[in-house]
Amino acid sequence: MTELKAIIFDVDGTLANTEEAHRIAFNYAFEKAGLSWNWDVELYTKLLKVTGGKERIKYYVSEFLHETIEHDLVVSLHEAKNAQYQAIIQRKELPLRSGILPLINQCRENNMKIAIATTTSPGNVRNLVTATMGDDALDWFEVIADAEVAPVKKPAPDVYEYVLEKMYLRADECVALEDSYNGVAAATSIKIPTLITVNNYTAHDDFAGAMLVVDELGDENTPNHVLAAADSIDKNLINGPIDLDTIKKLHKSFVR
Ligand code: XBP
Ligand code: MG
Repeated sequence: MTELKAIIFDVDGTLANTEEAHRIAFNYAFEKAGLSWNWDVELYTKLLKVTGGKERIKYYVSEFLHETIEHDLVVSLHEAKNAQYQAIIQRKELPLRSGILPLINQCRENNMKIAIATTTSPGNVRNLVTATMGDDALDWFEVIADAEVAPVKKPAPDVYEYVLEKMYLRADECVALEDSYNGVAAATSIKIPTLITVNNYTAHDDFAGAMLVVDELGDENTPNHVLAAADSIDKNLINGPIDLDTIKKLHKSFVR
């Protein structure tokens, strides 16, 4: 039997609903640079098809404006966006999603390894983790893999490959927690069992291959609902918040 040894967390949309803060920060950077671009929620949902802020700006300019953009302008817009995004995060107004902190605490209490696999910039993930979990929290994670260590972004599996290599673990010894098509594609392409918590930006994504799709992990104030499950998963396993014990049971049914 393969034992579960680690949970690997995505960041944007999974730890917290951060994409709205990214969107507002992008628009701030555009305005500051004298550009008339404005990304509304509908457009940003389409732009999230492309991971990475710099890649997203280039995709917008080529696919929606049918123009080209100088690399230096992309870099300066992205820097201004990230500075603004981190200022928003540092206000500590953005909460973690339901069940995230209880799950992380249970992992720490039960010697379950935890890691991060994200396509976002190093400063963004570090600010989010310390603002939502406290100054020591960066040390809780065995590996924090971000856009700097894995520049080829999701849906490519590179960031997950990096995490597995650093932890000396096999894919089937882990569970990935993700929120999007790009995330599930990255993790499942190297056969990491993947649990999805959808959000407003990803609710209509294709989650084929996921172990389980829910709306929330849930907690005492937030109910959760199963949206889809792999054939081997007994949906009755979910009768309350998804905690470490539930994830161990899901993993056992999925990888056996
Ligand atoms: C989600 C993303 C990120 C952020 C922006 O990443 O696509 O690109 O929207 O980040 P994940 P940067 O869910 O894998 O964490 O602007 O720093 O690239
Ligand atoms: Mg995500």
